[in-house]
Formats: sequence, C-alpha cells, structure tokens
Amino acid sequence: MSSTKDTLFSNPVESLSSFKFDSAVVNVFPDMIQRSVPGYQTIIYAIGLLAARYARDHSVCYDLGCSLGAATLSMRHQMSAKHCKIIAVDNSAAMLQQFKKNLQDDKGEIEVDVVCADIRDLCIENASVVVLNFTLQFLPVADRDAFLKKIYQGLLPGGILILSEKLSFEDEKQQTLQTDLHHLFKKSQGYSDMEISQKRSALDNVLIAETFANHQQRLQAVGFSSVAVWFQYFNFASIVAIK
Ligand code: GEK
Repeated sequence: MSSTKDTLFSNPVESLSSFKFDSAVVNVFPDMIQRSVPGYQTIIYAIGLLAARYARDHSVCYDLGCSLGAATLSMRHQMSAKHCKIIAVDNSAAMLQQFKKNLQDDKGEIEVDVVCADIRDLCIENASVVVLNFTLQFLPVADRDAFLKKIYQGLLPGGILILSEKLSFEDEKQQTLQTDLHHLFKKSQGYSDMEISQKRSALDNVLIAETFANHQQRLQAVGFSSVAVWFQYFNFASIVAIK
C-alpha cells in the first residue's frame, strides 16, 4: 500500500469544505488512518482472527466501507473456511480503484468481489461475518437503525458483526479527557495543532460519533443476542455483536 505522508491539512485552509474520500485522500489514506486512529493496526489484525473463527464454509464475509481493503486482506490471509467469499464495498470510486490495484499483488486465494455502492443499498445475505470498521460513523444517524437491522437479517445464526467506531461520552469529563488524549496521540504521531484542528472542522457533521450505550442499545434492539467491546484505545472502540 502507498505510504505517502498525510499533509492534507498542514497549511492554513481559508474555507474548510467537508471531508471527502477523494483521490487526494486515497494517496495518503494508509498513513492518515494509522496516525489518526489509535490501535488501527491491532484492530485490522484482530478482524482477521475473528473472521478465522467465525467465517463458515459456503458463506459470505462483508467488508462495508472497505476503503483500501485492509480488513478484507486481513480476513483473506487468516480465514480457512471453504467456498467462502469476501464482498468488499465502498462508494468512493477513487478508493476502490487503488484497492483493486493492491489486490492484483495479493497472493490470497479467497475470492474477493469489490463493489462500488452505497452500503445502505446493498443486499446482504448468507453472511457469517460483517465488518463495519469505522464506517457506520459516516452514515446519518437516522439511517443507522434500518441499516443495522438489514445486516442482522442477512447474518446466519451465530454470525458476527464487527463494529469499530469513534465514540462520544455522556460524561462531560470523559468527553474532554478522551478528546484530549486523542489529540495527544495525533501530536505524538507528528500532526501539528493546526492539522488536528483543521481536520476536526472538516469532519464536523460528516463523522457523527455516538456513545457505547447508544451502539449497544441499537444492536440489542435489532436482535443481536450478545454485544461486547473487545478493544478500546481512548475514544476509539471495536465491538463484536453475535447473532
Ligand atoms: C479500513 N474500513 O481501513 N457507502 C459506502 N461506503 C461509504 C459510505 C456509504 N454510504 N459512507 C462512507 N463510506 C476501512 C476504513 S474509512 C474510515 C473506513 C475513516 C466509506 C468511505 O468512502 C471510506 O472509504 C470509508 O467508508 C470510511 O478498515 O477514514 O475514518
């Protein structure tokens, strides 16, 4: 994958437009996400471990909002289910163009279908594993219940959803603390205060974080029988929900 350094917000931008997953972002994406999301690599690796445990023969694993396919490739390299395929979906054509190039150099044997679509319009069926790795947070809150219901209905009994999200906190002190800790993390990764604050403004109204309690309640309401956080690093968490 490209390792071009993310400097998108390093100069003052007069009027910040909303963040978009366009070709400028694609070029720096691996660097951006690793330096912005604490624990990203650990989560990616563990998605492969979870898929190795839960992917069933003759079923489908979905990677929804796949970007450059890091979660897809982790699953592909660690799963051993037979006659299983991965469907990787994103609505950014620029992301998928680069992902398809990366796939050509990948030696994994499991079939991967790369689909350019809005994940809300997708038909989900015969799924043993569904991954939403930092994607749900970009859907309007009003669409999240129906979308998760659709995922639940498309999962086989015993199948899992892996849901990673930036979290918000009901408790104001925690909200401030976790936000500060995230900024310290980004500074430690080489981002300047200006880059951090400009990126935050660009993501305003684009990335809508919810509390863990919100996520848990929604997942239980759509039917998941078991919901737990398996990883958290400051305000970034990954949840596993079992049907
Ligand atoms: C990873 N999962 O590296 N339909 C399809 N794709 C969407 C939609 C939508 N409605 N909304 C957003 N996306 C990846 C990282 S990035 C997270 C996921 C981040 C896509 C969007 O185009 C982008 O590629 C991805 O969701 C979110 O494991 O950049 O913070």
